[in-house]
This record gives sequence, structure tokens and C-alpha cells, in this order.
Amino acid sequence: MNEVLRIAVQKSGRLSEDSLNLFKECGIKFDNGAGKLKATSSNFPAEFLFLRDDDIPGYVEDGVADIGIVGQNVHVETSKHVNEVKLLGFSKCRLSIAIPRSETYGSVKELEGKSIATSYPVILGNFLKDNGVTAHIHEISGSVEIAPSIGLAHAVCDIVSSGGTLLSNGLKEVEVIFRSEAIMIGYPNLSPEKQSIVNQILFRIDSVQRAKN
Ligand code: PRT
Ligand code: ZN
Repeated sequence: MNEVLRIAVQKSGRLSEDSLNLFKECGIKFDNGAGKLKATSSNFPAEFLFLRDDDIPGYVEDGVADIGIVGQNVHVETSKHVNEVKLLGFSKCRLSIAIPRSETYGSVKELEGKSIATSYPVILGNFLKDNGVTAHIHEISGSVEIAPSIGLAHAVCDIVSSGGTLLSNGLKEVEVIFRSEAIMIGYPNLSPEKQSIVNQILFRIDSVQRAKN
């Protein structure tokens, strides 16, 4: 039986373009027309699934997808049992704690007893625990940066790239707790045939990267 590798990529968002380009640069052809949820390559044994990034680690853990591309932030936060196959170097960002600009900040101990709004309760919880700080983690799924101005929390913990969003919400970054880039994750029990397809992809990625340097 000829196996086809199922590859999960973000449908639309900050990872999508670079993820698709990675495979295109490897010479893998497929049609990702608007609204498509699935595409089969015309020249390589691969099929693409277009998903929300948060769902990708679970699909890979279950073996519904064989490999997937997500941010390390999502990979670590979802804590799924998957293999870390390769760091990809794009979609770099950091997860940081920020507080209102008008407030002073000396050390992480000042977060003791405060409430912090975030979509990353696992990574934030680990950071607080490592630092011996007890704070209330207020989990929200979006628009985290407005939490202090509406009285929902004292501080926020969110993804930062340029810092523009924090600035425009009157916040300042006081702790970088996690650095992230895109990562390829894989199902831990791939068949030898599928593993050899993954190896072909990794070989091509290396060749493309070497040609660029
Ligand atoms: O719909 P779906 O669930 O698939 O997408 P999503 O909205 O959850 O994720 P998306 O597309 O926003 O981000 C996908 C991944 O890109 C993230 O998980 C990160 O690994 C990475 N990434 C890189 C970022 C950013 N840069 C980024 N700037 N993710 C989010 N942001 C947001 C951040 O949340 C904040 O609101 O951008 C804002 C801050 O940006 P600056 O430049 O103003 O600091
Ligand atoms: Zn998401």
C-alpha cells in the first residue's frame, strides 16, 4: 500500500504563509485555494489539512495528522504527547508579562497576590511556580491586552512581537517568560513508510536552507 503523509498546517493566520512556503520551496505542489480544508499534492505522497493552530497538536497526538506546524507556545501550552521534529525559524515571538505603564516594577515578587489575564495558563503557571510566586491566573481566550484597563486583571501575559499592541494599550513589558518560533511536530508512532516520507521532507528542507545561506 502506498502511504500518504498527512500534514496539518494553520488554515489562516500568522503561521500559514511561511508553513505553505516551506513545502512549496521543497518542490511539493498542492492547491490551497480559499476555503479549502484539505488538499492532496500532485507530485509528492502528502495530503494537507488546513486547521486552527490550537487543534493541530491534538490531531498529531491522535495520529489523525502525521506531522503539523505550530508555534512552540501552542505546542508547550497544549502539552500533547508528540515528537518535536524540527525548529523552523519563522513566526518568532515571545510570551511576556506586562503591566500598566504608570506602575513601577522591581521584580517578579511584585506579582504576588495579583491577578494576571492570559490565554497561556500552563506556561504562565509554570513560570510563577518556578519563581515561588502565587498569583491568580485569569484565563481568557482573546483581547487579553484590554484586561487591566477594564479592571479585569492587574497584569497580562500575552504574545509580543513588535510591542506595538502593548504600547497602544498603555502597557509595558516587564518579564519575558517564553521565546517561541514555529516547530514541526510529529506523531510518535509513525509507520516506517511514513517516517521515510518525513525524512525526505526534512532532507529537502535542509537543502533549501543550505542553498539560502
Ligand atoms: O485562528 P487560529 O487559532 O489558527 O490562529 P490564532 O489567532 O490563534 O493565531 P495567530 O495566527 O495570531 O498566531 C499563530 C502563531 O504565530 C502564534 O501561536 C505564535 O506562535 C506566532 N506569532 C508570532 C504571534 C505573533 N507573532 C503575534 N504578534 N501570535 C500572535 N501575535 C499577536 C499577539 O497575540 C498580540 O495580540 O499579535 C499581537 C502583538 O503583536 P505586536 O507586534 O503588536 O507586539
Ligand atoms: Zn489559535
